[in-house]
Amino acid sequence: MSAPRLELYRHLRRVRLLDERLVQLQRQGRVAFHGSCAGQEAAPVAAGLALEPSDWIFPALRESYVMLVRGYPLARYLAQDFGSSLDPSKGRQMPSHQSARAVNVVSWSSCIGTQLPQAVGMALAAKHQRKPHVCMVFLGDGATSHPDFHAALNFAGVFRAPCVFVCQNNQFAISVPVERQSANSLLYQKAAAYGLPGERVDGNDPELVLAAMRSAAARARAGDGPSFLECLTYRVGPHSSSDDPSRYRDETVTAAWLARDPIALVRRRLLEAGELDEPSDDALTLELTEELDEAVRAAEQAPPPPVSSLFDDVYAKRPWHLVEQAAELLGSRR
Ligand SMILES: Cc1ncc(C[n+]2csc(CCOP(=O)(O)OP(=O)(O)O)c2C)c(N)n1
Repeated sequence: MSAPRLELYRHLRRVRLLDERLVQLQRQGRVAFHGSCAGQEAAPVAAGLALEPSDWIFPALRESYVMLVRGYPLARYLAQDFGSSLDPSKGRQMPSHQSARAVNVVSWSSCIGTQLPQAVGMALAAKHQRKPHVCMVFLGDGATSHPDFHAALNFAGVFRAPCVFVCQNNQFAISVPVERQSANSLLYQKAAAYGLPGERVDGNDPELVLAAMRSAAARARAGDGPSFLECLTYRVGPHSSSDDPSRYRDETVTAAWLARDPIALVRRRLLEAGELDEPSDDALTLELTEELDEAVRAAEQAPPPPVSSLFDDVYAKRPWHLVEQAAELLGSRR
């Protein structure tokens, strides 16, 4: 167990350091927006370790860090937050909306829930084409109220799509607590209505999340259909960099969840098992911090995407009115 647990820990620490840095960068006005995943790192990291590289992942706001676990370069990842030219999406998405074809992670839309039917559609395509791909799609507790949630689960259940739904129940949809979101706040029970097995797992125990994801993915891959995993966790930070949670919730509850930190749990287990000691942990912090400093420098110093790129990727053949607009814009910039 020791090497996998250390690997898990390393990814968790890397994600946490990056997430904390992004909070700082946003506060410094260097990045426009950030949706933190503090305390919820287990799910994106476990997804990266549980799935095959050829499987497809549809993240929501807090899971795109899975790209890094899949080997996506850190500086390119950060370039999306800065909107600089290193970003393959050319600065067109809001920060915290990473995606990359290179690692089979699909672009997320801020419109809650839209990724759910998309993932089911891709899973059904894989099934029809007899490809072994599994699709894992993430959602928050709030997304269970969206019509797309019900359409996606119904289609997945009826057509037995090789799909794994992972609901990160962090107990808030911005200011709306889960008890006001749903008359049944045991969200995993919703799966039964669509003929899917549903399971709730402690979302703050990365090893339990990893095991549950592995068995759900194996089930989908074996042709046994979709499943629904609810990771019970807590959003210890604000909804996003534009939110102040102290205005709508009791922060003593937050303090109790902060004491159940998922990374501290894995660290404790490693220390107890003698698989980690303080000096090697300090060395890891230093190594990951240096890597992060360098990646921030590279991502931020890259120039912005060229203005001419605005007209790319819209049509296969550029229509006359865009030819005209491009000429006018580029002409006026000379
Ligand atoms: C269709 C839609 N409705 C409302 C919103 C506004 N909105 C943005 S984030 C959010 C809460 C999402 O909560 P949840 O699904 O629990 O995910 P979390 O952000 O907590 O991870 C809402 C309601 C939106 N973006 N899209």
